[in-house]
Amino acid sequence: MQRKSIGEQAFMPVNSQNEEMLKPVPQELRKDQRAITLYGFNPAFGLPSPGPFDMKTEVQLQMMGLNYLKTSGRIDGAPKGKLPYIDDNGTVVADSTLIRFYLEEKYSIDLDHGLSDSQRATAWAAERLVEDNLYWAMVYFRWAVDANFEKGPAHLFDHLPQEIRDAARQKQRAAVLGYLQGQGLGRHTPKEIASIGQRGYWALSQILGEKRFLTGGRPCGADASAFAQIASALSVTFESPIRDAVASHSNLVHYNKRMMEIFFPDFA
Ligand SMILES: N[C@@H](CCC(=O)N[C@@H](CS)C(=O)NCC(=O)O)C(=O)O
Repeated sequence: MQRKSIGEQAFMPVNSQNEEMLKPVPQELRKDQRAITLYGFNPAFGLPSPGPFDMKTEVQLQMMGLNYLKTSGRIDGAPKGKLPYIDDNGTVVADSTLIRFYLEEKYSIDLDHGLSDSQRATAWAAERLVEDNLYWAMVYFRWAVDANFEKGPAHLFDHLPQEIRDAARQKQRAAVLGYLQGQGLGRHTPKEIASIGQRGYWALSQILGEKRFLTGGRPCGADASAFAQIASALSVTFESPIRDAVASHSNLVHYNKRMMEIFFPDFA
């Protein structure tokens, strides 16, 4: 089956001078497509979601021009114990990367259409950097630093009945600190984690350079991922060296604004 580009499918013709031209538009082809349900988190911390991975998937659904409905999911009901997952009319897929693979295959879309192998590889490496390394640095400063935990993650449990609320908070905090130990970053000092985060965001800033998006004038798959992690790191709710690291690169700050205006204008 012919794979279709997002340039042809989900965006109006690209004009790098005009951001309006990059807005996703509904596709004729997709009018009959029944909405996909995306299970993620409700907006929090000044962001469309406190979880960068469901933000990523939501951006990719928009890039693909697919109809979707976002609803709040529960991690204890999620197929892999994490959000996001989707239900595409009975087909349930968990994990943002596997969701992308599934959607690209099922709807014959290539989010990296038009890129050379070298650009695809750079995009993939950037995605792994932000998801498998910088994400954890962000998580550390949100969950391990008491003041940030109280301002942020603690509130994710506010809706629970009072008698179980605090126990649920502490249980999830202990779980996340355990993940950080397992992943390894949580074994370092805050200063060491900050130095790793600074190097990573420096690298991402170099990859972006003067371009509007990671690989050029229009977003590719990894832009959804990089944007979601950058936006999460920049959340005004938290003070952290990771936020400072991102904020020190003006191209990343402008990129965040550009992506937010296109995909989540209510949060721009
Ligand atoms: N590799 C997964 C990561 C998803 C993930 O880490 N989700 C977090 C929220 S950002 C989660 O659900 N954490 C709950 C937990 O692990 O207990 C993906 O790409 O979807």
